Amino acid sequence: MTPTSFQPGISSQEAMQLENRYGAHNYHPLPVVLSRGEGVYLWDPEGKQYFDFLSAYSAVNQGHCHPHILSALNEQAQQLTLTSRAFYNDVLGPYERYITELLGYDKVLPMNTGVEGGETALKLARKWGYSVKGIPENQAKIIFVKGNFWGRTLAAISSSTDPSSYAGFGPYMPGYEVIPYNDLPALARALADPHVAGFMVEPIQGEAGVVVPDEGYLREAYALCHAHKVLFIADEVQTGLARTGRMLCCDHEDVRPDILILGKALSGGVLPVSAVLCDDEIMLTIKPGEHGSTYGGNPLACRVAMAALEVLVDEQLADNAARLGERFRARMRALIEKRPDLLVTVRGKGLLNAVVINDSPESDTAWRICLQLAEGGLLAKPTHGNIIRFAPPLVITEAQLEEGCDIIESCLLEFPK
Ligand code: IF1
Repeated sequence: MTPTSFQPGISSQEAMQLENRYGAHNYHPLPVVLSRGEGVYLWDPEGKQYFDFLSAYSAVNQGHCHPHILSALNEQAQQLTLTSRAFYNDVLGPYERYITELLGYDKVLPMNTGVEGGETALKLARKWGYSVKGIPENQAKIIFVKGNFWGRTLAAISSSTDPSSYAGFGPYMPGYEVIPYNDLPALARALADPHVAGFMVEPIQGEAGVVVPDEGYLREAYALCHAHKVLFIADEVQTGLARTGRMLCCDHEDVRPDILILGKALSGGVLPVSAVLCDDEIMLTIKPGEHGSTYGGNPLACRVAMAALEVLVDEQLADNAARLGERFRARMRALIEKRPDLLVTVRGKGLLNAVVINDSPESDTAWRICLQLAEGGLLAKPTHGNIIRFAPPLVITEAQLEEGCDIIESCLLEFPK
């Protein structure tokens, strides 16, 4: 059969029909179709404008279609896009030097998606466990925390405590132990096992609902890991790259992860780029031919990633996130006081925030609020039935943030309980 070629300019209705008819039903999107993005704004095919307060789950920290990133993409795309790692290329080395100097590590292992970054980090931790720590072969353990989310592969869902992530996909990866988040005595107990190679944790839990641990948790957890010769692995795929008001969320507590995982905004939402950074003692435990990926470290991704990182630094997006995040939470706290029947609290750091709705996680209240917000011209998505994440691109101006808060305020003030 001759496939129907792409026709630009289809309507929202047609776009939704095509996705439902021909696409897997592995998502339940809000009934909003997007066809253009610029900065903090998105437009649907009919021209309705929205504030983007999701940022593709923090992949678009630099704003949609950032010109500096696109020009790097367009320039490299005319030159060379993929060589595979069977050969060297003239972009990967400069990128590796740039990102390791910027973030202060000996080396980087380039991958594509965030979950590949997580998988790579766990392979490094296990390899280090066997070849440096001396854990008996195939006995290495990794500690995770309840509420973790690091992707959708079988290894990733094996550590999940959310049935919607793991149910029906067993059997699961062995060598895992899951302890409560933000619980140092539980971590100390788990670390007593000499077979533990690593502790993998999000500095703030994104999917769990922007769960911020107690001040000092990361610092103490890091100290406990080092007291037990266990690698502290920070999953900064969502919290990293200026989102929480510092270049890395671990920077808030001066913690330097032994293994750092980045993704999402590493490409500014242009194409999948992830990276694992660590020092030689860990990184060089993986020998040539023991790990890789077809697209990992491709020249196009490297150019895009360098440009995406340059935007974060040159436009001081971490400072902007810190300053405007304070303003956002102040606006939400004032709103909560007016609607304590509907709203419970606001929490987060920088421009990674969430508002907790006064209803059960099984309710659809957060969903209905997000539908109302979309009507009002602001896009956000619930994470769990009673939590709405608000995470605009970090390029947002004060005026745009106030306008976005006005939309949230008018929606929530009149929302029927
Ligand atoms: C979906 C969630 C967010 C992540 C952290 C690794 C990854 C993610 C902390 C894997 C990915 C994405 C996945 C996407 C929606 C989104 C998400 F709701 F699923 F959980 F952000 F909270 N570490 N998160 O948040 O990165 O392989 O996707 O590039 O699966 O629906 P990835």
